[in-house]
Amino acid sequence: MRTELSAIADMLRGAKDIAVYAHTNPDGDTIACVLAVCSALNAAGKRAVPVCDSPLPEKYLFMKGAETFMLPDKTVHEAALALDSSGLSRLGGAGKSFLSAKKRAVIDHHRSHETFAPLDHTEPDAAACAEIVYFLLDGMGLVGKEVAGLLFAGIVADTGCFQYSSTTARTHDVARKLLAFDIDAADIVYRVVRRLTPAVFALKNRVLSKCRFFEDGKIAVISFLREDFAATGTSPADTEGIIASAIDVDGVEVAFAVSEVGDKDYKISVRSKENADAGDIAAAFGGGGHIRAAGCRLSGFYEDVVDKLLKAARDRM
Ligand SMILES: [Mn+2]
Repeated sequence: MRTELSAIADMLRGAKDIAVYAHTNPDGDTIACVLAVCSALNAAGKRAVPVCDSPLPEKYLFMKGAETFMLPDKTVHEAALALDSSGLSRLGGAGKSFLSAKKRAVIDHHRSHETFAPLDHTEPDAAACAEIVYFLLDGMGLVGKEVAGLLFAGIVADTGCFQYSSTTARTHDVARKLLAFDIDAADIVYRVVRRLTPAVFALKNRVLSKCRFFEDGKIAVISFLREDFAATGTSPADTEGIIASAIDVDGVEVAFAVSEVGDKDYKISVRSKENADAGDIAAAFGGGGHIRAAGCRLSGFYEDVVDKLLKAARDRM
């Protein structure tokens, strides 16, 4: 089902009190989209509140309005808009709050999207949800410097600064229009993709030095075990992006990051080059994602988990 963005704009124009939802364990794209929409609507004289069921990663606290995020509560809002969310379960503990609003809409860009609102606009070819939100807010005449900076941050976050194959001519075109608002693009890129804390630097060094290669160097496995988090004072939330250093190695076709998030409970990130489909490998374990980047969850003993991943990769290369 596909709703035109103009119908969602009409819903927003017709409401005074709007809750805007980020997905659980929020990433840069969802946070940026929610803050951009709230900033735009508040500037237009409405009351818009950003809602998320989980804390924001420290690196995104620089985004304008990040401190205004609210946990879901029992307040019934006139309208609700979920952004970058592929299904109701992605809202986590905020799902109930979202459903309590009479008018509901969702904007998303995931291929695996399952509709969960009467108004649903999904563009699987958009590199970031922020790329779509630009057209929503531009259509409403609500893009200013603050909104532009936020949307640019969302696009940079979801494309790894225009590096991923999801990046299109339209992505660059939207970025060009955002740059015209005189935003500090270099500072945003630094904060979203380059900056790291000394603790994360230590984690990265430790984990990469133990990277294992299989199948003549075609498969790389990096592991974030509890002892690695303990030794460096980090957590599973700090693993983002480190896998890029493994998939970038010459000869590596598939890279896995195995992150110990609980007792015999592992969160897996998968990256691939053109000879394999990361989404396909993750789907073998009930996960999903994009063709070059995907994820899934596995439980069991660490070595068994790695064996299962290696077999799935070998079968699909
Ligand atoms: Mn996204």
